[in-house]
Amino acid sequence: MNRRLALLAVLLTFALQGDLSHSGPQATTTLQSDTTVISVDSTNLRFSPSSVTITEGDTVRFFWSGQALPHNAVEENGVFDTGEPARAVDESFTFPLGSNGTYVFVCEPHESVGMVGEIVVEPAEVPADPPAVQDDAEDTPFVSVVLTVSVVGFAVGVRRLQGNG
Ligand SMILES: [Cu+2]
Repeated sequence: MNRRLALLAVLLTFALQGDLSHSGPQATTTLQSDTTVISVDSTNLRFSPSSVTITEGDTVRFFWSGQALPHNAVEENGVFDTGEPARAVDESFTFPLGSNGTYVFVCEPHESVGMVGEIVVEPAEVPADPPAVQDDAEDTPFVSVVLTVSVVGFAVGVRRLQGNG
C-alpha cells in the first residue's frame, strides 16, 4: 500500500508541476505601430519618399492635397489601392504580422514617367512562441484530468492506509 501511495504522490507532483508550468507569464503580442506618410514631391511626378522601410504592424498613409495633378497609389498585386487618382488623397494601410516583403506601387496616370514607389516590410520581432501557446491549449484539459484523478486517488490511498494502520 505504501508503494501505491508513493506512486500516487509522484503522479500528483508531476500533475502539479505540469499545471504550474502553464501559470507563468503569458506571452503577449504587443506590436509597436508607427505610421509613415508618403506624399507627392514638388515635381508633381514623384512619391515622397518613394521608398520606405517599415515593420509588420506599421501603417503607411498616402496623404496629399491641393495637388496640381491627380495621383493614386496602386500596389502591383492589388495588396492596396488608394482608388481613383485624386488631387487630395488620405488613405492608410496597415501591414499585419506575416506581411513582410517588398510591395511595389505605382501612380497609374504617371507610372510611365517613373512615379513608382516601394514599401519594404520587415518582420516584427515577436517574443511569443506560437507552439507553446498551442501546447497550452491542448495540455491544460489533460493536466486537469490527471490532477483530479491524482487527488482522488491520493485521498483513497490515504484513507486505505489509515484504515490498515
Ligand atoms: Cu501621379
